[in-house]
Amino acid sequence: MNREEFMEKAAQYIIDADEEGVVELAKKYLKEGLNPVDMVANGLSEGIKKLGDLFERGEIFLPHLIIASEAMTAAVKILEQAMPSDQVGKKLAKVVLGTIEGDVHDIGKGIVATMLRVYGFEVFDLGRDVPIDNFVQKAKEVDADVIGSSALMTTTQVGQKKLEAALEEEGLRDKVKTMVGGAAITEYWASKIGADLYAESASDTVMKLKEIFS
Ligand code: B12
Repeated sequence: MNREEFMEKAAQYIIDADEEGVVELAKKYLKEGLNPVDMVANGLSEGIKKLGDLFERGEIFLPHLIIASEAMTAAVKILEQAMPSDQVGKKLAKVVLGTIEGDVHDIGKGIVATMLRVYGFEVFDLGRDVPIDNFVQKAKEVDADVIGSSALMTTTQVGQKKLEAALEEEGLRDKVKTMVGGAAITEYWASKIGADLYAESASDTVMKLKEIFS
């Protein structure tokens, strides 16, 4: 199987919500010595994006999406094991990361965390549905350089605005860079709420933070 065929198959297994199939495929892919980041970004992610469109059009329903998400998470786990381990020595920066309160979407945020670790950042992943105060407290505790928040829904993105206000209130706003992302987020939203950075993907996140911290 060549790279393109692997990518297509990976996307299709996600669309079919076939966990066993996609996990086997990921293992086979790694045996071929191919790039795990490529499969996450261009195979699995394409599949889940297509499912998002089908969900939006009412062609599939939530249970299908839940099972597909589990398949995606399982395959990402396999691929992550083959990603280069954290760079030893000094980390480029400390990043506190989480999905904003009220929002349980964490696949994309998880990929961002993995990619940042691979590229030498120290990541404190708070998980999903994270209360604003937890971001603030963790940033204080670890003396964070960056706080990244993910929001996938128009109903939860407002949490990122609250986070900006909370950091201001705690006198932390000038000490950290704030970074926002997730499917609901745009460059416009980032500048509207006063966030420092927006990134549309995990690789874009790495690129933008490397520009600042390398
Ligand atoms: C998978 C999925 C789910 C899964 C989530 C599983 C999980 N563990 O994450 C499940 C089935 C649980 C789910 C539930 C729901 N979902 Co849903 N879901 C999706 C779906 C199809 C894909 C999201 C995804 O994982 N994408 C793949 C990843 C790789 O992409 P990503 O998240 O965008 O992340 C990338 C970038 O955005 C960026 N990034 C992400 N985070 C961050 C953070 C930072 C700091 C930075 C810099 C960058 C960055 O990098 C990532 C990697 O490249 C989207 C559709 C879509 N178009 O996004 C709907 C979608 C987000 N869901 C939606 C809805 C409505 C729901 C539910 C309310 C459904 C319901 N009726 O109950 C619930 C929400 C429950 C809750 N309170 O959160 C809507 C939101 C609509 C809106 N505009 O508000 C969407 C858009 C679908 C739709 N079109 O209707 N969902």
